[in-house]
Amino acid sequence: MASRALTLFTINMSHYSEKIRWLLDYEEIPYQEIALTPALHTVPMWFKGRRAQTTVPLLQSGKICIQDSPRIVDWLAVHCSPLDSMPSGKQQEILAVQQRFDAIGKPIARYLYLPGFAHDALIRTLWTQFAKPWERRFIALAYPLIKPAFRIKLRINSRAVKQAEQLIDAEIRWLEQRLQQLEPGIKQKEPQETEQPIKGQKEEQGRRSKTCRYLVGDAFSFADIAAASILAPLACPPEHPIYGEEEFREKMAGPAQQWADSAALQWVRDIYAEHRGTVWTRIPVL
Ligand SMILES: N[C@@H](CCC(=O)N[C@@H](CS)C(=O)NCC(=O)O)C(=O)O
Repeated sequence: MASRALTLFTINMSHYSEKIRWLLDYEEIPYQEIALTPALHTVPMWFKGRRAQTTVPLLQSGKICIQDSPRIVDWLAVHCSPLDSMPSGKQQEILAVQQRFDAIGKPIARYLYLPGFAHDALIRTLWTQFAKPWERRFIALAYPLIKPAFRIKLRINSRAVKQAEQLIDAEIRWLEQRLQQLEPGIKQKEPQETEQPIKGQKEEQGRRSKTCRYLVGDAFSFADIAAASILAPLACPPEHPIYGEEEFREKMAGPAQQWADSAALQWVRDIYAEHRGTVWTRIPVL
């Protein structure tokens, strides 16, 4: 277990952040989340990350800062081992799934912001969900400048969005094929009320409940977290406090309707329903 308290820096809408938040929640690793306001996140992330990058998530443990979600996962696998969701022997396969879905994280953001930017009020509301009063005022004033800068940085233009759509589609098809090859999970016997849970039983039941299919091995693993969290803004699982909202689904994820009934996005919703638990059991620090 990491010897120092962990702080996770995120942006509320960030699916890469959701991946790490879910991993920490699942592994019951204590952490405090600091949800940064978009645009205002750049300076602290640049300085803390020391990689000439401004991205979230970033995990801090004492003076150590780890930026970039796969690097955070690697760090947790060393400093908080053993991770239940990363069984030894399966690690390489699990991390290969993470790599696949990480590659479409930015295309997904690009794909959602194109329609999303037609709804400035929604974007401003989302961006300032956890903002301090002065940050809210800053976003209100600077939004007309931030929006075009963001468009350029994330390449939100119709050509790049078209390419993004093809990449997303290819990955959704890959997931569908993978799911077709998999057996449904095995329904575990429910414990009787009088039965005392034995060590490891809770995890085992949680990892193999109902009839979900799992991407690596026959139990829930970080591979499922990695795929489901990155696809969540397209799948809009009701358990997620932002992606599950009606307004987000209509105004940002509207074009993703083309995949809404696919087995892949249905799988994401099943995995959320079965394994995510509450997002933000503790509201992030402002
Ligand atoms: N490779 C990075 C990508 C993270 C990423 O793109 N994060 C987005 C939010 S989903 C972000 O921070 N965007 C703002 C920025 O780049 O400054 C990771 O896996 O952590």
